Amino acid sequence: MRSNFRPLLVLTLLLAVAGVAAAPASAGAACDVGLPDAASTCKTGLRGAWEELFPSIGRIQYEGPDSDTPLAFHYYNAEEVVHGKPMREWLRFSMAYWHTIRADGSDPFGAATKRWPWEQHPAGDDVELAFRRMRAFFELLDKLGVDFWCFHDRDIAPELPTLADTNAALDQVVALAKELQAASGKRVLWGTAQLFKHPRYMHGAATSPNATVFAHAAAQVKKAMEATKELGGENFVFWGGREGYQTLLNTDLALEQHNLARFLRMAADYKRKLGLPGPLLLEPKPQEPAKHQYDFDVSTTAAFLLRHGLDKDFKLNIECNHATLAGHSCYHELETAAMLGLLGSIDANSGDPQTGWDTDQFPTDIRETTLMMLTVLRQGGLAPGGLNFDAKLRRESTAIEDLVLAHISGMDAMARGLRNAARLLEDGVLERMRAQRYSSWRDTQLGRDITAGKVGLEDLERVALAQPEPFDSLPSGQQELYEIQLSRYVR
Ligand SMILES: [Mn+2]
Repeated sequence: MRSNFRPLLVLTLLLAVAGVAAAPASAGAACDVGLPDAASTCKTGLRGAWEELFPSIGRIQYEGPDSDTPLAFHYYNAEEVVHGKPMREWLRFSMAYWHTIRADGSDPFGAATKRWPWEQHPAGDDVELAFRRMRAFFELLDKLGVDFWCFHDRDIAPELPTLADTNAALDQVVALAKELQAASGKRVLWGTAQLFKHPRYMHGAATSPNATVFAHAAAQVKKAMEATKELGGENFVFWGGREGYQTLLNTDLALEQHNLARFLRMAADYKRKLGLPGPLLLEPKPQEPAKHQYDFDVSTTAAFLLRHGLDKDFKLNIECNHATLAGHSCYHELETAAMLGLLGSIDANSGDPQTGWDTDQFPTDIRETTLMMLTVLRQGGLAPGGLNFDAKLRRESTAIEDLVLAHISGMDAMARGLRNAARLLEDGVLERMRAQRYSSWRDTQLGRDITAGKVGLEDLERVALAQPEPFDSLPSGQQELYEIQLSRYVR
């Protein structure tokens, strides 16, 4: 640790003496930190100079739908007002640190395929490498015009032999991220604690059969919440990859779920003590890596929150690929969460219809993104939540440009969805048809009395005996007409 800390201290002292202007570095020299400008590949800025890691990529511009330039936005125009707000405010795009910077293309069958320039670091020093990754990440955020980012504690900083050393390394990386945020205006959408990768969590974290593991997970969440607060994070997420079971034969369901609720209660208490602003968010997923996960889907997770009195402190982060793994559509999960007042934020991704696991692909289906944005618009927006691209390149996509193209593809798909949903709502076709379908609840005394709880079974029996067969006047559900109306707006 000491050897990691000393260069940082020297750089910080230099900064204090010399201000942020550092000597320009020559080509090929070791570069340090800062945000890039357009001129050279070795940039100056906070705490010295840094090497531009995406030199072939300029700042991505909006060129409109007729442009044939792939490295441009065709639908996302950040400042354009759609449905009363600039697109950037509706969409609140966020880049995921783990997929963008850390995913190396490895899978259970094969080794890493990516050879990203930020990983080519001769020092091999964990914290120095973490710095280099963070600078690369901010360069990409800046060039893509993405306003927010999300991280796990263990993505941004290394896990060292002791928790104290790991915490100190996290502090150093958070300090750099805070400077890069101040220089760029980027913000943390949410932070989270990675409670699934280390082997200590093989039986679970908050649902571990071992109390010491539970304590370690609690300490990690405390520190990750502090890091999120330090970075001005707007939300904090829990995704319990190991919170579930592999076999019921060795599992005490009641104790594990009680402990999970206890864990979340402690986090809610500490959030208030810390003054962390945004809501805590649970992220449902039905299975993978556990055979069965306790946060199976929106309805299961909502019932858990209500049963344990946690519904005032927690909302949900809905991931579209998790929705489809649970046998739902993303639209179903978003509408269910919105109905319950629990829609906090969205992991905007998609799965593969022929693949049975979580593929975390960028969203590209415009019908799906239109429906997603329909829920978001009906709710009046997602803030303080946003649309986080919990999405990664395919193993075979190994060019640096692929990372940029992938985000352009996702941002344009969500922007098209926003434009479509706004026209759909403003024209009001679906809303009018649906209101007509339920008109008996609004326009008849019987409907109003039932809804208001003024009648019981005996009253309704009298009504039913006096009425003709209701089927004779029951209108069509018109699903085909609804689908035609929707498709008119999917462009
Ligand atoms: Mn996923």
